Amino acid sequence: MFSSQEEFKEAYLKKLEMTSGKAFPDTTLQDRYDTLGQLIREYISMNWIQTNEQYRYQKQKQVYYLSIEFLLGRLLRQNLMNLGIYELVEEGLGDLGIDLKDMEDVEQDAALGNGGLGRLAACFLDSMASMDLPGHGYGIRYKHGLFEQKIVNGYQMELPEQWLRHGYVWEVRKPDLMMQIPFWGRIESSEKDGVTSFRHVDAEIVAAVPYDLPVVGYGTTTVNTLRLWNAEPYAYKAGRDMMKYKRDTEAITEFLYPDDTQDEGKVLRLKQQYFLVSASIRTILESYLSRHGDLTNLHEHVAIHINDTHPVLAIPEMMRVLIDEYGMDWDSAWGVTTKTFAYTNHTTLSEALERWLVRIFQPLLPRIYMIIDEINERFCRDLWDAYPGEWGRIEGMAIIAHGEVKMAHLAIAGSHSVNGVAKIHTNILKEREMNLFYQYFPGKFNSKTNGITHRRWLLNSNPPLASLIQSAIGDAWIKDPSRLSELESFTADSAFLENLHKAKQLNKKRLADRILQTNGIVVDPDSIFDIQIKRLHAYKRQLLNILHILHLFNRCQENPDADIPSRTFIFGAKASPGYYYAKKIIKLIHSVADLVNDHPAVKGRIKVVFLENYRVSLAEEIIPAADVSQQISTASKEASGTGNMKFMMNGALTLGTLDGANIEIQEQVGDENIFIFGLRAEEVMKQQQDGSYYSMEYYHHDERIKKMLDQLIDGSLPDAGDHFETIYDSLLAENDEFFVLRDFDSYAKAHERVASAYRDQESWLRMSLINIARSGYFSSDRTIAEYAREIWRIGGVGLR
Ligand code: 26W
Repeated sequence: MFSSQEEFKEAYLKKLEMTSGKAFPDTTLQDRYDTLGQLIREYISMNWIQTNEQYRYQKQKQVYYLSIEFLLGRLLRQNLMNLGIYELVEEGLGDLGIDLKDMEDVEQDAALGNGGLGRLAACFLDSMASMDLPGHGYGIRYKHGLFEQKIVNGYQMELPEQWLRHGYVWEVRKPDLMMQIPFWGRIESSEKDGVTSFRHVDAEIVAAVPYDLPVVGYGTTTVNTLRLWNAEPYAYKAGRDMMKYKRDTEAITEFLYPDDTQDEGKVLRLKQQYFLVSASIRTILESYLSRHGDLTNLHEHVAIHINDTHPVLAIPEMMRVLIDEYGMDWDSAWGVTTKTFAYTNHTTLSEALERWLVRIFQPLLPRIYMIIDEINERFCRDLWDAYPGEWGRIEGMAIIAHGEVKMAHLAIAGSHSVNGVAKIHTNILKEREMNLFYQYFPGKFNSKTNGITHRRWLLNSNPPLASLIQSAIGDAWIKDPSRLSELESFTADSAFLENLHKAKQLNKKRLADRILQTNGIVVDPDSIFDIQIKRLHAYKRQLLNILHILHLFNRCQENPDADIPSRTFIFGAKASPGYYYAKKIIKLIHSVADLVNDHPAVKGRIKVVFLENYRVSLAEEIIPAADVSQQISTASKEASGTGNMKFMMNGALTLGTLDGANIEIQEQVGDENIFIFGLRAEEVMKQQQDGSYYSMEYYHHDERIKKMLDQLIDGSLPDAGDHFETIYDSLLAENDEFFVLRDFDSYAKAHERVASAYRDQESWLRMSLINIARSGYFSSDRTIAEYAREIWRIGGVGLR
């Protein structure tokens, strides 16, 4: 391979000309990127093979993270940084007249996820590898990731995403490890010496072909694996419509379902879920048996984690394989299964909880349905013994009821651990959403506050700040993020604070250039960069943000000399294609932007920018430039949030409600270093319960609110037509489900506090530094250390 710049250049040039068949000057950016990627992927192979050898021979307990989403983003910079060869490659390419940054921009985001859940899975992979933990991911190789968002006249349009258009340098196809996945068909049972065995006949077989991606740890030789399954035709049956079979088969991994809170209940989604878990479980068991003989203590050597309910069919699939293929009896199989599986819940929104209609489920997965039915029978019998006569309770906990299979109930019954993703979220699960289960299985419930990999979200995406930190406290924080706390000793160091300001200005300038280039809007890098980037959803209240901006505009009109500090409001958000209300909000943001951006009364003090096609690589550009991080969900609705942690780590101050992990950010930084507003979770839940909230009151009693809402429908807004009537009605006629009007006054006051705090730059920078210094807790290394110690029960270097 190469260990010096010279060797790198030589290896690179040779490979470029060999693979492209072109003389260097004729090679395209894509040629140059493909070659670099392949070269690095080969460079990784040695450690990759060695890591797997080590796991095989040392028989270490393995963790498998099953997720229907992995929102990876780009991998080139992460791999070069984690291999410690970023500078070497950057300078080597520089000598050849190639800018590594241009290479990085060629790479497509691997957008195999919707939002928080998918990105968390990606951060977890980076932490497990960097902590030398034997943790692997299993997912789906969607041909098209999350749709590409195009904004046309303020409207979201969706285009198919094409990440595989030029191939994908990081993956290795392994057809020899293909798995056959049966769908439809029927189950034949036969009795022999008292043992009933089951055969799945007339099934439609789909081939699951694995593509492996290396997961390179930082500053170590550990390289774990992310296995992504691809659906391909297995065998053409005589008399079978071959084209339909081919289409039906490939459709399984064609698209990522673009919903992140709405369970559509489509049979193709169910096929995706079983496809993922069946291929994964059988692979895990085969590799286990290649290292260990006896399946009865599988749980001592294997931990399987299901990321929300989407992969929960792994539990009945494990039962099927242990009983039907390895002849284990039910009770031993159930014992092993429940000790092997752990489940994380990521949302309490009722519409997001998966429940499959039996009439869809049973025909597609006949054997799995039989097993779930048996699990449910035995579970309800146990409940009856524990709660004799309490039909209501048992009905509320049953896995199959009213013609539906309740996936969360199956996950809880079939796992030894059930965790929420932030303290408040776990408490809400215990006290409300899953209270009956908490009463019955108290020992299973635990909380694991989310985290983010500081290597991608600080070290890699914010070089100005990372090098300032390294110049002050060295680089121990990269391996041990809690060491960021050493920065606290610089809060009184005005020279350091000045450099902190310079780093932020550099990032703001860079983002301002991008905004001019992509949106043609001039923004002032000295204005407050106030940012809300996340999926568009009513509970995340982008509506509250844009209504407040409309209010600021009204203030400018009423009093053009009002002392309003100039602010740049930046939005980035995709709405699920079928979520029309969310799409209206996107249109409203554009309409308000058109109204205020060059309005004479505003005098440039307010700029509204909607950045199109929000994704991981764009977030890496936006977050380092942030002054204010908007985390304004209706309290009790956002399970945790992870964007909030990324902004904190990059020195932005949080403007938020006491919801999700915002509460734990406040605990870390103290009231004086965060801007909190709004109803608390218990107040929201109480008012939702007792129906004591009447939004109309706020319309009638708050002039500001009346004015804004009237502007939604009185033609004040450009190109409004009747578009915003649904929004107007949702706030009044439908009584404002997410308390937007109720929290408006408190929100506006919090913005005032932000504005006045920003005027005192020295103290603002001190607050910013405190947030960075106290952000180590929110590294996914801390989160993974807790999962490893308390759920998966594995040790590792990183856990010392
Ligand atoms: C069935 C459709 C569907 C798809 C995805 C329902 C629900 C989901 C995800 C669970 C939604 C999600 O991404 N939840 C987010 O998970 C993050 C990681 O834990 C949390 O930080 C966010 O608060 C939570 O909204």
